[in-house]
Amino acid sequence: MINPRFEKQAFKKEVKNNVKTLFRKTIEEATPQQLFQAVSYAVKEAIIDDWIATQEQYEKDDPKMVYYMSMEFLMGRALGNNLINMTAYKEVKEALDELGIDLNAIEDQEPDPALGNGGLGRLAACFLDSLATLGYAAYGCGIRYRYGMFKQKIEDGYQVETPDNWLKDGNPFELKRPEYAKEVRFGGNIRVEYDEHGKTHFVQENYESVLAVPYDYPIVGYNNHIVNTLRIWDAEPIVDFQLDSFDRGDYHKAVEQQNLAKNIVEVLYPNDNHYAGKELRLKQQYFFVSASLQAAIAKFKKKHTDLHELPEKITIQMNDTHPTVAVAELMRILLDEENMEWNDAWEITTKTCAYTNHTIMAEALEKWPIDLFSKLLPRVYQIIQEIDRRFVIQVREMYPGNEEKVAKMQILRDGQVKMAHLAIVAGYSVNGVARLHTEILKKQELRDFYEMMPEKFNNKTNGITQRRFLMHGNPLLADWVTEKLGTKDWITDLPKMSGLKKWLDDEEALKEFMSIKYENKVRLAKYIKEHNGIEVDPTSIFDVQVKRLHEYKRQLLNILHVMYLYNQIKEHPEKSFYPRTFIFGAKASAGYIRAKQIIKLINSVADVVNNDRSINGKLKVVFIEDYRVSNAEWIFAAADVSEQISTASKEASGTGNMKFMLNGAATLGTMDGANVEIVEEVGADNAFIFGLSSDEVINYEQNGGYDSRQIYNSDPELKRVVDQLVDGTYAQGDTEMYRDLYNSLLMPQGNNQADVYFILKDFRSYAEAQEKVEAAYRDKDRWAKMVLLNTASCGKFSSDRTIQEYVDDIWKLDKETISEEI
Ligand code: DL6
Repeated sequence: MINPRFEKQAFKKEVKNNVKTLFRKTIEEATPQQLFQAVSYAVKEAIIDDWIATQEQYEKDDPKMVYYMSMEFLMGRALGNNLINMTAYKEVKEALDELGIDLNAIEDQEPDPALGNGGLGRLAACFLDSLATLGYAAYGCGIRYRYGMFKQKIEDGYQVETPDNWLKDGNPFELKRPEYAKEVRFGGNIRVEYDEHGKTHFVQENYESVLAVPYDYPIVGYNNHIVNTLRIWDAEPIVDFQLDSFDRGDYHKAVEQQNLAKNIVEVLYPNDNHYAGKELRLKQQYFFVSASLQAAIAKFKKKHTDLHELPEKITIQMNDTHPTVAVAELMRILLDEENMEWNDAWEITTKTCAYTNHTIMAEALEKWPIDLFSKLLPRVYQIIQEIDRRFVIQVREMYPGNEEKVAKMQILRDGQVKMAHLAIVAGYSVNGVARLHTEILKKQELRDFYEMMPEKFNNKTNGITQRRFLMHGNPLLADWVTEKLGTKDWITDLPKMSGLKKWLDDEEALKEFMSIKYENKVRLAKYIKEHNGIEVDPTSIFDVQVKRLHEYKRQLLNILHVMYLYNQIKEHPEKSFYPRTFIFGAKASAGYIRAKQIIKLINSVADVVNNDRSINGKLKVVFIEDYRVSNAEWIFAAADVSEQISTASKEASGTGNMKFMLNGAATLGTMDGANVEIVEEVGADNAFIFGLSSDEVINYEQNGGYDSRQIYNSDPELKRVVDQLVDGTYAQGDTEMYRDLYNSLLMPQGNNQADVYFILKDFRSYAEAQEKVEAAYRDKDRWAKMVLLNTASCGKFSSDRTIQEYVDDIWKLDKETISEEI
């Protein structure tokens, strides 16, 4: 049944009225941005009704809720997604057509909310979508950064970062909720007081504080009238900056508070899988965690008097270690504000908090210097000291005389607060994000903890939402799937995709499937022409690697292989070579020099290859600027080959791999992260696997690395490619531009620290896998079957499945339904 608000005449009237009241204009006079706002407000009207109904229902039923705490929510644009989930996309498109407004153009006016770096933030966004769709009460808790992930410009082949002022035109979907503001305190000192019963009280004095003010975003479930909330916190000064404060001698304080508030939420740290250890980052963490917990406890107390029941009504999922301070902050609230005893508070906390690990990269592990931590959060630090003291007693009881264990597992050690240890000690669940990753955690990185508390460890393989990444990103394929399955059930039940297998031998169906892929390639080719000025051939193989730029993800392996192919084509013009378009998209952290060199290298190779007429356009290289959620949707839809080539054991899961699979691309990858499970679902014959296994990589690492020079010296073609980094081929004669990349690959004498990501080691096996890709693509029937089988086998990788597993094994939430009548 269509929501009456989306009934054509009513919706058109609402849009016209919005244009009038918001901008004093007519539809014809309004700018595209104003039209976007007017349409979005009209959609929000409809959402609000469901939002109110959902929250009323939750009030009534009092279900157990998850608070998903995350420094990052990489939401992507809301308008189209909300329309899809309200099942009103087509109706609204038609209504707008009648007004002469193109919905796609309007959608393009929406800033792409990028409050996240990459996989971890986008996973959080997919999870919110699934939670609402499955009918579970949930709050996303995060920060309303004024500037999200930087916008990337490519100038002369180099990445240039520009600020993402995503709020400059306002945000129609958000709702400021000043009535729920909370104070958050930093620094100062702790005074101990005793009351008349001799009970100790800890009082924070001489602190600075800010006001955390929430902004709520609706999270619309698919076709179920459920609307959950993403609550992101802004900071405001507590003391208003008024001139008369100068007279009262408060001027200095007012300035400080103003600055503190402004700085805390100013910008998202653009680091992915890398810990920078900045004080401001810790402030951000405590800021949103404290505000969210205060709000959660206040909400709980509206209905309950006994805080011992907290774990029955609330669960807190800590998205990586970033919000781990939640453990100590919850203890602080229970001890200092609710006057509970330690044991009671600890029991509640350890039944409420759970932790997800998203990486084994050593440089991503958060370890705060005790000095910095204890100054900024003096009371929280005291509590961590006590947690640590008690934990050490436990370890000693279990492993008498084994001080090595204590040293390895302690929370406070070597002058540092080890956040992962805190999360594991206090969490009731610890999970990895793909089976292989969880096994590596258990056997290697977190082995001591696993041995001591095996019951806490579990795996939750990541997933993605098919609503955004198929319905919205690839409507042609979505419609085809519905037609072929004869049902829309797959939208909320992705394993239904397996029904497509019955079309594997149907020539006509395969043709249709491939012609949809072709249409999507044409769409992307147009985008590339508009944005890069490069002409690409949609009949060529679209071979795509889009993800953050990180050495372990090995974009360098990919581009070295492109250089190798280019040499081959030049040297053997007689050999047949199926035309390929290598497409890259990646942001590098602003301070990650080597990653930025790799971007420059990709662009330099693109310049040389794309402008070499002698190769007849057989090879094209494209670096798509500013890779983000909105262009990602088009890229996944257009890909033939999905490059998932991380060094085995390094990629915790990956989620891009799943988005490609859903959209009918074949995986070219290592046995890493969730690739392992993808191959398991689709079959090894329908993917292209190469390279060292994770065991082999770990084995080399534990035995001091490998000798990359040996490979370099024994493989002349590869040697030539590596030498081209320093012979000026791709640097207009400059031999130094890529010297650092060259050095990173080759072992200086007597040192095994070169090529730590095994690029040269895996090169040949990668090149062979690429040859197999080409052979498979030439066989049109085989290829069509293979990629259709990928789409048909992606059922496991819906975030709906992941969330259901979190609910069943960890959170134990109650399922909610909202009646149709609103
Ligand atoms: O779990 C989501 C995502 C995984 O798919 C990626 O494999 C993993 O690299 C990423 N991890 C991080 C860790 N970040 N920090 N800090 O982003 O998580």
